[in-house]
Amino acid sequence: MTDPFTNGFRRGAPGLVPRRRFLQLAAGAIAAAGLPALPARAELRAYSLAASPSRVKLLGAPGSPETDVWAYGGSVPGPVVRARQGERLRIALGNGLEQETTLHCHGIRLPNVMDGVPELTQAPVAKGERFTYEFDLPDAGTYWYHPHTYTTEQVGRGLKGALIVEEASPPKVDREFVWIADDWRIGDDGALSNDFNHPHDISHGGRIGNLITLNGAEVETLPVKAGERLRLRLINAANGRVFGLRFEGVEVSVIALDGHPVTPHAPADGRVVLGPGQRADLIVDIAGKPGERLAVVDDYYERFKYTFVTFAVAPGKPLRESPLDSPIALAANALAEPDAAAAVSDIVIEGGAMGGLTEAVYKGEKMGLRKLWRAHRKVWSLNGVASSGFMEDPMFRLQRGRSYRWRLKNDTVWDHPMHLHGHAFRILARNGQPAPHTPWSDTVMLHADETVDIAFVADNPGKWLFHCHVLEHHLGGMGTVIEVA
Ligand SMILES: [Cu+2]
Repeated sequence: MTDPFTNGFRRGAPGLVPRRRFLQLAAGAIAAAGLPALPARAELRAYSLAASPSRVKLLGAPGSPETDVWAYGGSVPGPVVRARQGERLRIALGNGLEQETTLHCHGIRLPNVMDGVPELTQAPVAKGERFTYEFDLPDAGTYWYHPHTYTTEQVGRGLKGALIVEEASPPKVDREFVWIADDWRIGDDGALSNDFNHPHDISHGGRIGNLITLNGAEVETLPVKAGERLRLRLINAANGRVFGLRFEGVEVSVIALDGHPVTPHAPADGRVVLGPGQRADLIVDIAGKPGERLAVVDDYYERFKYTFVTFAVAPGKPLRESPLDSPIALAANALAEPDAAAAVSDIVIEGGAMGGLTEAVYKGEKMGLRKLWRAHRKVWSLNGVASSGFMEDPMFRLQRGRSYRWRLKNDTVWDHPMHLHGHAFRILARNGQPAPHTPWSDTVMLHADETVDIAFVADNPGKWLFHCHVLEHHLGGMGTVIEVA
């Protein structure tokens, strides 16, 4: 093969080739109406991401074996893709896997053909092939990328990375960290468990791993200085695990959720809860004294409380005696405000283990749960329909430019982070009460028996997925398509 890309990654070239140049946008090139128009000249950021098998060190103990993973650019997580708000991003994806893949840039409001959903928005990228994604970045914030083909296995084996869109004027901090929280089902020999799509994971809480990593490694401590101000960009990139992080002995303010600015506030009940797919931007002021150790504890699953990471405050002179008092609030992204009084549509989530689902429609045929499960491995439904993949009859056909209000009802005993592609929505209410801070989101968590109202302006044309981001739940039927036209 003479394809320079293929040659490149056969030699093990890194998958990250950032470069900057100016692009003269042709008239009509930014026809993604509904999204804010950019100036005629937008700066282009170009990256290459090669998905291929790799070997990395996930297990932290000295002398422990390496692990065979699938990775972008050879690393887990993949390289951080960074650009500025208003720029244009190009990502050339190369497929060095033995199966089809795509790239989905989670949370970015982009044109439908760039969304990376196989069959629905593009033909999957075959083994050895490449596909170039290119789109404008209307919103600043913390996003991430991952495949949308065979997601349970491809994401579960390590294909994921952060996508950061910087604000024009970010808040002043001493240091910024991207934290990708993840888990793995792994043996002492370093091998990932091959039991992807296990029936138990599909019908219960998804694939939950036995090894927690921070940016692809077992990290025990992070050295900090007393008085230091950090910005943390948290991303939950796990298949099924929910993280609930308590920061001991530091001052924490949530400044953005799912990329979008929110009125700075302390985490509810002192804990930052992130379901798969969700992100949070935090400002952390290290209030501890020199030499102190400040634990970040994950106690989401009460019986499995553990220390996620520990801030080790350097001995000696503090960086500053009292926290910075410079502002931390972020400027809002330009999102169309939905009409909260729009008519309400219900979306009822049913199924799973210990659920009440008795029957559902699958590929147009109504069938009992027994057949649904035994013949098709489906066990979840949205409004009585179990999804068969990505090519569904749209559950809703939405008029472009109109506001919609959805009432999501979780009639199951499991957590479901529900993700809408192509749009951001406002979370208006939870269990009938106004939602604190009414944040913009692309992935909203519904705990067991919860009801959540969301609203958005359907301003991005195309067929878009709406699905649970517990990847095994989506596989098991919890997804649908909406069409905006
Ligand atoms: Cu789910």
